[in-house]
Order: sequence, then C-alpha cells, then structure tokens
Amino acid sequence: MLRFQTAGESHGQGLVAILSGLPAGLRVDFAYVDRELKRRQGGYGRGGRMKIESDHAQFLSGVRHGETIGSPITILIENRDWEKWKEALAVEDHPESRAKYKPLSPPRPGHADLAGCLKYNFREARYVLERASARETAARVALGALAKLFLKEFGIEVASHVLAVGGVAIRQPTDNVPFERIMALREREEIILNCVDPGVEAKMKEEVDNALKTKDSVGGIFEVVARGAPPGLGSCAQWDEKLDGQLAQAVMSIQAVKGVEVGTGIENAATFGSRVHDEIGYDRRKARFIRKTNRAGGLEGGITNGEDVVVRGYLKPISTLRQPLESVDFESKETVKAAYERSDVCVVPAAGVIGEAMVALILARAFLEKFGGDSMAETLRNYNGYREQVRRF
Ligand code: EPS
Repeated sequence: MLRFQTAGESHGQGLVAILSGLPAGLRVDFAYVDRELKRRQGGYGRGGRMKIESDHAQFLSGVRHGETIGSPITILIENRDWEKWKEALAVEDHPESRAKYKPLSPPRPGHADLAGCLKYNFREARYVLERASARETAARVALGALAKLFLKEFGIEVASHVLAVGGVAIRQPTDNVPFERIMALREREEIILNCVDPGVEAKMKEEVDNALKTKDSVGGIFEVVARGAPPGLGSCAQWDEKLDGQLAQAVMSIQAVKGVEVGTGIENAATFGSRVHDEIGYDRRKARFIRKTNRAGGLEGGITNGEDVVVRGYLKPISTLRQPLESVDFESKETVKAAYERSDVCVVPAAGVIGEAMVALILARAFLEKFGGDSMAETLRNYNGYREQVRRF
C-alpha cells in the first residue's frame, strides 16, 4: 500500500517526507524532482520567502544507485531561512531563544491561527502557523514527483494549469484545453500565472497587481489533468474506495483550497442530464470505448473510465493581509487588527503544482492497489495482463 506523511515547520530546520509502498526498481530522476520543487516555488505574486529558498530534495533512504529498493523513501528539504530562526525556534529551551521568540497574535481571520490556539491551548499562534503554513507542501511535491515518475512508466502523465485568478478566467471554465497545451506550460522559462492563454494571463497579472496595490490577496481556480489512466482504478463498492472521493479529499487538504470539482461537476448541477452525461462510443481501430465530451472528469461511480481525470481546486485568497481585518486580542478580548507576517499575495499556479502532486499520489496508490507488485517488473506484468483483458473485452 502506498502511504506517505510529511513533517517539519515552516521556519524549522527542514521538511521531511516519507513514502512507503513504491515498488523496487523505479529509476529516480533526481533533477526532475528538483524541477518540480522549483515549479512550486514559482508564479507571479509569491512572497519574499521564495527568494530565500531554493528547494532541493535530499534522499536519505529507499533509493540506492538511482533506483528504488522497496524500502520506505525518506526525503529531506532543508529550510535556508532556518539560519535566521535558529534561536527564535530553538528545539531546546534556553533563555536566549525565549528572548528571540516571535509570537504571532492577534489571530488572522481565515488562517488556522485561532482554531489552532484553542485546540492546542497556545496563547498566540506561532507554533500553529509554523505547521499550518503552505511551506509543508514542498514535501508533498517531492513525493508527488516520485508518484509521477512511477505513473510515467505506465504511460500516465499529470499536468496542471490555471483557469482563474480572482475575477479573471479563461473564457468558460468548461473549455476543454488540449492536454498538449497544458503540458507545454512546463517548458516556459517563467511561470507567471500558468495560464494557457497569454492574453488572459496578462489580465490575471493585472488582477494580482491590483491586490498588491490595495494590500489585499487574491485566490483562483487551478485544474489538474491526468492522461493515460486505465479504466478501472478506484471502486464503486465502498464509500471510502471511491476514487473521486479520495481525489477530492487529497486536493481539499491543500492549504487555502476551499472547494474541489471533478470534471465540470459544479455547473452540471445547474442543467439537465441530457446536457451533462458523456455519450459512449467505440473506436474499433484502437479497440477502446470513447467519449466525445468529458464532463464527468474521467470518473463514473468512483471508478476511472479511461478518459482524462480532471480535478479542479478552488482557492480562497491567502489569509494574511497587509491591511488586516478585525480580530480579537486574547487577553483583553477587545477588537483589534489581525497580525501581519510576510506572506504571498497569489499562489494559484503553485497550488496547481501541489494539486498535481496530490492527484499523482492518489492515482499511484489506486494503481498499485489494482496492479501492485513488489517490483516494477511484477507491476508491469500485472498491468499488461489487465490491459489485454480490456482490449479483448
Ligand atoms: C511558503 C512559505 C511561507 C509562506 C507561505 C508558503 O514562508 P514565510 O512564512 O517564511 O513567508 O510564504 O505560507 C503561507 C502562505 C502561509 O499562509 O503560511 C512556501 O514555501 O510555499
């Protein structure tokens, strides 16, 4: 079973990620993993921290001579900013570190600050934000890169693009953007807002500039598309085995995501069945069932149907505002302005990269559940047997 966890605080020594259940014999492209980390750091509207960090995945276990060996994989991503926080967030208790500690209060509306303080019984939010911060997602992206390398061996590719930033969206979010155009975004020198339409992207940039000017923040919508997944991943048998449910949970867990959509699920609710469901056809030459449309986002009944898997994440605007909203002082209970701390203004493209990682990890888990062997060779044999079964159906 593919399982993963992450650890680490935003300004601690580093982030650690553990992935177990990947078969032995997968070649690891280390440069690819670091490129994925770089993609997560990019985009117009990121804060000052991204100028400090240059994320690099150090493999501590599970990979030898460039290949997975079936044992748990541990990755360490060091925080360069730790140099400045060594005292303020020291692991051991001593008076100098206490003096340099940087409390964070009053709590910021929209952040984990208040709920976390009440939960852990902290009088200010420093420790809460340290873990709630989206810095954690660097660890997820490193693991997601491994999941992508695994999926690629079976012809499955995962990519993302940005559909909307604030009020600026590509024509209709229902537009089917060709997968090749989404993949091509990876080749761009600069990410900007990771939108396939340069004209719309320029307007998105203006939207971010407006937020910058008015000391505000802005959210948006990203779309993750996975091409090449075979029909039959996931299950309709139990609620927690449904792949759409698992993907929704995984994407919803990304910091600042407040809504997840599979295919065009949200607008489908406002129209009739005859305009929603993707009619079934058969391509004799390729010996496969096909659809002219993919409003279901490649998932029916919690099972992949062989079309592109399409998952969208809706991001709220980042909750740290340079012109803070009202909050409450913990001691006096008086109304005060919320705290400000260095932050990003727009993170939609980065969230898309994180969305890719989460989708890749969930797809890899479902793939291994169906075809998993302890080695890549065994997994490939299992997969090829199933492919033949589907081809001869
Ligand atoms: C982030 C690192 C953080 C934030 C951001 C994401 O760095 P710092 O707090 O030092 O500026 O920029 O985290 C948040 C948006 C948040 O709400 O905490 C990163 O590496 O992605």
